[in-house]
Amino acid sequence: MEEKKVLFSAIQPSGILTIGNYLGALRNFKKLQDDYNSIFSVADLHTLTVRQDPATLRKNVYELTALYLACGIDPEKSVLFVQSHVSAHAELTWVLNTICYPGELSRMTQFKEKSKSHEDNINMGLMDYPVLMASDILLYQTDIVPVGADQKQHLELSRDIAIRFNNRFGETFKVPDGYISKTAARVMSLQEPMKKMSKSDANLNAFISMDDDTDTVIRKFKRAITDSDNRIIFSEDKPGISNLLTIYSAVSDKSIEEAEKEFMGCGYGDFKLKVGEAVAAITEPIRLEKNRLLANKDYLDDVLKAGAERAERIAYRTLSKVYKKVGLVPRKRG
Ligand code: ATP
Ligand code: LTN
Repeated sequence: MEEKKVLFSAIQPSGILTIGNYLGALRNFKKLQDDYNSIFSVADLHTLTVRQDPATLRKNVYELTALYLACGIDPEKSVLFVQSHVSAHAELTWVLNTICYPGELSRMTQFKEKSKSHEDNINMGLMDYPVLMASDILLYQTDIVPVGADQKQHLELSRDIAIRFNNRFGETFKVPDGYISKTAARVMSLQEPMKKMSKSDANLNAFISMDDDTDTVIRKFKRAITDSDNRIIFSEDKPGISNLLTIYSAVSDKSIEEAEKEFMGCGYGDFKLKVGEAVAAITEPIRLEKNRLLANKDYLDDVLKAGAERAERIAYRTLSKVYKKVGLVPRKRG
């Protein structure tokens, strides 16, 4: 039998996730986990690149772990672990740093954006973020990396780093491919539909959090920005309506055309209510299951312990290969 290919992805525990994270990333993880040897990580080291309250970060690691499970990641099938539990991630980052250049890192869109939004804390980690992300991916000899559209540039850099290392030191890393979902790869803000929906938005009405209850979800959709027209069609000059159609099409598994047909002649108020109800029908059971899981920390710790052990075995195989290739002398054991 042919060995399954390897899938790796990670999410930062930087707050309560939005339906953007869910539709752009998490939902696809569940769909893909049977077809691949899947490895999912809670990218806590990445989160340190912007200032965190330690107690909140600790809480968010459990929140995200429980959410992964509530969204259908099965720890028997897939590896689920916390990035900082496997020290090979930080170690490989050090080596890869020596073949990366400030010029290419400071050109990254996310670095530029986050430097603007965190002007008082433009630290080395923020710039090095994509090298740590490349290490995450390359340690597992990953074939595919499912992410939202905003991570495309980082993925391309990961590929470049793999190719550069292989050229310099000989074949070491698999060169990974990105997997960007065709639907909902970029869910937009409900208040400013030209902007990506982000969990760190100061306007709480701009995003639907996976923690919002049904009433809140419906209320936020009712307040979503539309336009002064009254047609429900997908079009570049109708960003608000197009975003709502995208979200509806993703949660209802219907095409955009089918959704347009369904809402033909419907008023904006009714349309927004239907989208809200369809979203809440998906998020409500996930929210309840996540909260149920969160009440059992011991279980979550056990899942993460087993995950780290499995991840570590694979990661260290790659790391020792790398150390050998660059000329580091292996430590004598026993
Ligand atoms: P922040 O907004 O705090 O900077 P983020 O949500 O962009 O963080 P992550 O939590 O690490 O960053 O993202 C996890 C996954 O969700 C990634 O695959 C990312 O591409 C995807 N994602 C994030 N926002 C959206 C969005 N608005 N639409 C679709 N996918 C998204
Ligand atoms: N930077 C990613 C999260 C992330 C990731 C990864 C995604 C960290 N390491 C490895 C895929 C593969 C983000 O979505 N903000």
